[in-house]
Amino acid sequence: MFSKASNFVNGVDTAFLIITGISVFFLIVLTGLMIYFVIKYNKSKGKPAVQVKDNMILEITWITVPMIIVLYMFYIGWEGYLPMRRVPKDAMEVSAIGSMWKFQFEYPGEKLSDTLVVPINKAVKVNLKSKDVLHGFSVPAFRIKEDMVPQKDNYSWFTAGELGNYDIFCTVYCGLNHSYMLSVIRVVSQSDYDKWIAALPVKKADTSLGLKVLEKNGCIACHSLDGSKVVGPSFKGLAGSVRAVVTNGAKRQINADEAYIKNSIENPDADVVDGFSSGLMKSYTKMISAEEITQINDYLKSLK
Ligand SMILES: [Cu+2]
Repeated sequence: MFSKASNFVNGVDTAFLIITGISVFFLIVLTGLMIYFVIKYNKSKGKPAVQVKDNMILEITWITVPMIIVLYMFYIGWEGYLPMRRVPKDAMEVSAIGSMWKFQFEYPGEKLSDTLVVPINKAVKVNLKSKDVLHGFSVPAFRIKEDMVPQKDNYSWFTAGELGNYDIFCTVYCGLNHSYMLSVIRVVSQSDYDKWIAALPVKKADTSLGLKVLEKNGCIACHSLDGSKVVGPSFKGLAGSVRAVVTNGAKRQINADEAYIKNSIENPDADVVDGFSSGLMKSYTKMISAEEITQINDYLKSLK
């Protein structure tokens, strides 16, 4: 009846359905009774309603019955939630790192990935971390959602039961490009996973000065490092490429050399990449020094 995407679907959907069912039941019964009484005791019919007072049986009933229903709703919610905080001992571990505005996944052996690839039918513990502000780790198809809190370790876990791709959303408003903070869980077979993880390169901690300048000035809020299109064109593959730009209203090709990058920082509207809007970026002449522009250029060349 329920999707087998993860081991939590059953518990969450059961609670959801039962609570919705109870609510709909009372909506219909109460509304129906209300309409019935409005008609039955309509003043024009001259039939006065009887006042009920000190009726012990009635009072006990309307205290205990709703209490049992409410406690039952709590119980099924609790039953669905508790397993989410109890990670099996044999779970494999991956760290999810949230930052403005992307997810990264760190696998054992210092391997980094932009997507979360997991084997089917295997418990996966996801250690949730944030580099900057509050982010959310939400996988609707798996019925999991946890906060990623800076300076605090949090976690989530799941066992995926069906092959496929599932969306990951950041569910905490974390700044300008929060809505671009997306990723994907790819559920694959154990053998595909083994191949994938073996081919995943070991990360090199990126300590380049150019990246620090870009982060300090908020550039990567609008220019992604991984090729995804945000407000402005991505930095990936930019250095040395040939760009179609619009200069003074006319399209032309331009070589993205150091001079072009410097000019784009200082006069953003001079050569706007075709397909993007002008007037969105201010000049960074006062914020970024000539030395820093060189550092940015060095960094961009390393972004292949
Ligand atoms: Cu976020």
